[in-house]
Amino acid sequence: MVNPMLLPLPRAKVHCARTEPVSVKRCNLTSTTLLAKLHSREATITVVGLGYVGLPLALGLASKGFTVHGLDASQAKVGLLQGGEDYINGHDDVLRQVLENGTFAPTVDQAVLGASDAIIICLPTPLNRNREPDITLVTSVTERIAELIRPGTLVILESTTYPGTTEEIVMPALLAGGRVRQAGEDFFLAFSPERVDPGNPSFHTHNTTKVVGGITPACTEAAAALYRALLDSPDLVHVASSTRAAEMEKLFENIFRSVNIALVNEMALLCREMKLDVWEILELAGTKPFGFMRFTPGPGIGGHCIPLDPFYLSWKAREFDFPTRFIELAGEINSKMPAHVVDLTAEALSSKGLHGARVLLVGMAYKPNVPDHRESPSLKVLELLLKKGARVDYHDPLVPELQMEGETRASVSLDTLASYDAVVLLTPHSSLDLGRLVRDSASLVDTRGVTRKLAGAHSGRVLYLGAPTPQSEALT
Ligand code: SAJ
Repeated sequence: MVNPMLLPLPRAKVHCARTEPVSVKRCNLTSTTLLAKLHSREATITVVGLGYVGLPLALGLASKGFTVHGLDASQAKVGLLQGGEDYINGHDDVLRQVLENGTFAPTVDQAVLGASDAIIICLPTPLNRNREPDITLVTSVTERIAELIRPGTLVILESTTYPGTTEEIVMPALLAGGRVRQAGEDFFLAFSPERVDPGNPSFHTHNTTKVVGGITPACTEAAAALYRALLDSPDLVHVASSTRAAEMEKLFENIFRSVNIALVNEMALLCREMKLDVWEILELAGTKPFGFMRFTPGPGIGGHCIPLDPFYLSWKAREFDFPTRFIELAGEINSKMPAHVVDLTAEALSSKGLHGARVLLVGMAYKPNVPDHRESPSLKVLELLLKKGARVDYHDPLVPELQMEGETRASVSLDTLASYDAVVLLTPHSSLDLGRLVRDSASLVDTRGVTRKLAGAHSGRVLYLGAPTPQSEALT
């Protein structure tokens, strides 16, 4: 079977800019040259930002044969990569291979932006203190690209952002540099949302579907060609009608998760009041063979996306006087879960109370099997318990230490588990011995419902989020 990647691309139906093309020939030549380089993987690509999105993407492109510059502002990160250390996924073998065959070069030198056929921006887009979009990292690197860009270059934004960013912010900034004049003619510009699910054992860079949307059809075609050369099959690339559609669909993906997580969190709170067990309810609902997708309650939501991305849309929607009530309500419910966990911990301590109590938190990462604790609700639980006067330690094999209120805290071993007045299970990494937690904890708060099948005789000492406290009776 011939590798579809080697089949000749359908002759690029090169489209020029929407306005009357100044020179269709030149436009055709630029686009055709770029498409040929992408198809043959002879293109030089710069990936800007070597984090959880950019580094796997850069290594994926390099392992397919592209010449890839990994551009990051951190000399420390560049140094680790040059030393063969993949600090995101630990794929040191892949990294060393592409370093050895010269297809990947990590650097802090922005000059590479002027020597690229394609530039992919994978920089963080956080919220500022007023919970408004902060795209300053994207705008500043775009201004630098504008000063250096070579005509004929494809620029792709992957950072999650509000609809309109690529067209209203990135494109004018590129044109302002004076080195390019018309998207779709002497440069190409597209948006393609990242779809990275840290810790997912099934989906990775080469087998995850990818959406692309360009300023013009020629821009879309160029971006699609790049990702078709990256992915296991060209069918994994899905084309949007515009950059704004691609920007919007990404936000919808994450709002879908945020809202459904908030729904199960609200169900958990209500089930507890009604003396029902939300974990049983979810298990029963999960028997429905169609029209149901399981989400699980927990101590809140963390990570770089779900807590932040939805508010990019609610901010933009204000321009249209459109209240995004689902987004706001989901944020409100999810953000109150850490405080609820503190209330459960107080209940588990019964008469002792939180002040002076010794509490052990298990799992500070924002979700299982990832070493990342950014925006983790576990941090909020820690902060709230400290404020209530509890003496708190944590155990997380994937988070050796963390900073809290200017203090460095280190993960403690489970050897002294029985000495704590209460243990709170927040993030159940697969490596954790849950049976030991149940057996050896004086009292255990399980916020993920993962010990229900093994609590057995110890169930009287385990308090589950979303379920009645052990000694209370079911609703009569
Ligand atoms: N969470 C729950 N209950 C659930 C699912 C998640 O409480 O049923 C919590 C998790 O514990 C975590 C948070 O929500 O704290 C976010 O979990 P997540 O897996 O949805 O978030 P990310 O940011 O690691 O990954 C997501 C991707 N996840 C999936 O599609 C499964 C996807 O939405 C994006 O590709 C990615 O964010 C991104 O970069 O936007």
